Amino acid sequence: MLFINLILNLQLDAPTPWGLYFQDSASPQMEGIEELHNNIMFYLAIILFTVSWMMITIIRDYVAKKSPIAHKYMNHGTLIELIWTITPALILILIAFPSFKLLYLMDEVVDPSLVVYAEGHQWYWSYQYPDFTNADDEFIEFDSYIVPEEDLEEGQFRMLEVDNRVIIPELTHTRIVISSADVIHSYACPSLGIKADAYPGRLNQASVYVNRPGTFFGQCSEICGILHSSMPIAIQSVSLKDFLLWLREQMDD
Ligand SMILES: [Cu+2]
Repeated sequence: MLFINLILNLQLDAPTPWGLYFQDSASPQMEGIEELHNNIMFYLAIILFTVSWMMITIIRDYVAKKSPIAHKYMNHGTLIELIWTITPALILILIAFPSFKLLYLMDEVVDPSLVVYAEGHQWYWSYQYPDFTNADDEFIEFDSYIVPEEDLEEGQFRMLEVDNRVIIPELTHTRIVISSADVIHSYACPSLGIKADAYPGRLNQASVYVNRPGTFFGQCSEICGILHSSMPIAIQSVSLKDFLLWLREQMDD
């Protein structure tokens, strides 16, 4: 278990103490989000340094002592005004295009092979696999509760581990349908790049394509009551063969 914990920490599929950057991505969506973030940070760094350099040189060179009447009659400059209006507009367009592209790509659900229904409750998640039924013609469904701190085993994550993880096959287009039984919750998993509000009486959907095996942790992301922090999400991706074995187990229950 300790070894598994080490692997998980190496791959950053869960929050770490003082973790300031993203958890490692495990889906094309999250890769897109990281790329967009890095692009925007690039522009941000350039703008920060340019503006700082301008401010510092102005303060340094144009203090009252050095140039008491510097440019007293200069109250406009058409060229510089054009430059400082059009340049930011171009930068905003440069950010807007990849941003909208990603937004609509993430909304796209590509002909999913599997549907998982996740329902928020105060305060746990329940899951249903509507594609599969057991011998009694009932859907495969289970509740997923947090593992309380006193029951944690070595290597398990505090406030993140659940009793029943969601198992999905890797490299498979999966649709997660999200709703709620009571108040508004939010179904989120950073490594997979998904976050969708769970509204009572409404179905939201997220498209997931996990590109490697692993266990990915998330938390309810909409304040939903006193135990809001105690309804974590644990999604485990396994090979298709292991997924089928797991399904068989669930069908026998
Ligand atoms: Cu909640």
